[in-house]
Amino acid sequence: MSTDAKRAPAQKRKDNGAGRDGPEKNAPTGDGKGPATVNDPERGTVIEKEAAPPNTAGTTLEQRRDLLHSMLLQRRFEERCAEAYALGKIGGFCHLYIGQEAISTGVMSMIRPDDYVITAYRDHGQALARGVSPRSVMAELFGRATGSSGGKGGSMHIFDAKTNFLGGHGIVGGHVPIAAGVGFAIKYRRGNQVCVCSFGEAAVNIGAFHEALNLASLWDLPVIFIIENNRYGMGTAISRSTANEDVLIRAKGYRMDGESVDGQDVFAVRESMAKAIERARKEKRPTLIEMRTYRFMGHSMSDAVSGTYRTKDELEENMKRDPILLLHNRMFEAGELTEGEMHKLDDEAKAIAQDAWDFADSSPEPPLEKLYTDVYTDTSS
Ligand SMILES: Cc1ncc(C[n+]2csc(CCOP(=O)(O)OP(=O)(O)O)c2C)c(N)n1
Ligand SMILES: [Mg+2]
Repeated sequence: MSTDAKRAPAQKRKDNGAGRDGPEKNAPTGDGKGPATVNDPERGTVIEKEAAPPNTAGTTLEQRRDLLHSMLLQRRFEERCAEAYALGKIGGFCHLYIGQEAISTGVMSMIRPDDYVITAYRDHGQALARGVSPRSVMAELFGRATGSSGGKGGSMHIFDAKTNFLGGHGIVGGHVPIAAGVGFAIKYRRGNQVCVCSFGEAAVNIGAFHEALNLASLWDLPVIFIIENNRYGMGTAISRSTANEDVLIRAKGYRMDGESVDGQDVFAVRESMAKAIERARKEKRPTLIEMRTYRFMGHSMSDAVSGTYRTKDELEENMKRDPILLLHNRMFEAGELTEGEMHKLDDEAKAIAQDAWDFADSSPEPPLEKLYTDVYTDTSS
């Protein structure tokens, strides 16, 4: 793995949505926990913004290796998805998460098994990070009966009740009100779980997003809304679709706390989650977090990687902040990881992806008589 990221220049937000000063360059001030608040007259001081760059505090070496392993698994798994798609083994839509793995990894590493997760169609990495079996994810992609949704959902509809993974949803923003509903159910049952709901930045212009945030705040629901801001909705840059590119400002409209963090830095993701989880469990309040990231592949498998709506130079610049590379470099420089250990972790990830492929490829297709099973619920009785 190249170490170019070490030399990557600090990026200004305008130039690089995922960019921030390199890790550890600016040590956190004070106790390292308190994010700076912005005294912007228009926005007030409610929204915490641009938290101090986080360090690795709070993680053990074993946890850091697990974080690296989780990201590597998602990357290697999805590289095989691209291959399987090209071979015609995966049909329909297929949206890869490559480049955004620090978000799924950081988020899932902070929540409990009894918490709930709901996401959009770019869901393979989220599912794997949550602990959904790689075999059942790959089999779902292959449209096989052993898949997480019986082979009838496909790439966009991974669902796994065992891990409280509530999808995989194809309609932009359509699942955000469902997250509010889950939050309401938690509150109604007097539970102290949280519901984590992630979506792309284009979803903040959808009406359902606003309805959900309004109710979540009004009813004090324990939902953590995460905007994975990769700066594009299909081939449309955020500057061409969104009147106010500061998507986090949406939080203020609903009297909600939130912050904007570097989504390429798994530790920044974890720190923001720690605050949001505490707020949800103790204060029963929702949070909106913007995680700035970048996708390294096309919008979906049928989309060009670059050269149409974004330049190759832009892509390459952003790939210097590959989340796996950043964590690798940080651990390598701290003497916590040798190249040999990195290769071992990588080989393990590749072996799991191969096993998932073999399992999916040898699984049967769903039988015809299951065509209507799990499609509608019978509410007549
Ligand atoms: C309501 C609705 N409108 C349009 C589409 C078509 N569509 C699919 S993905 C997408 C872009 C969404 O971008 P974003 O929310 O930023 O997520 P990303 O793909 O970047 O992860 C659009 C417009 C859709 N699926 N649903
Ligand atoms: Mg997007």
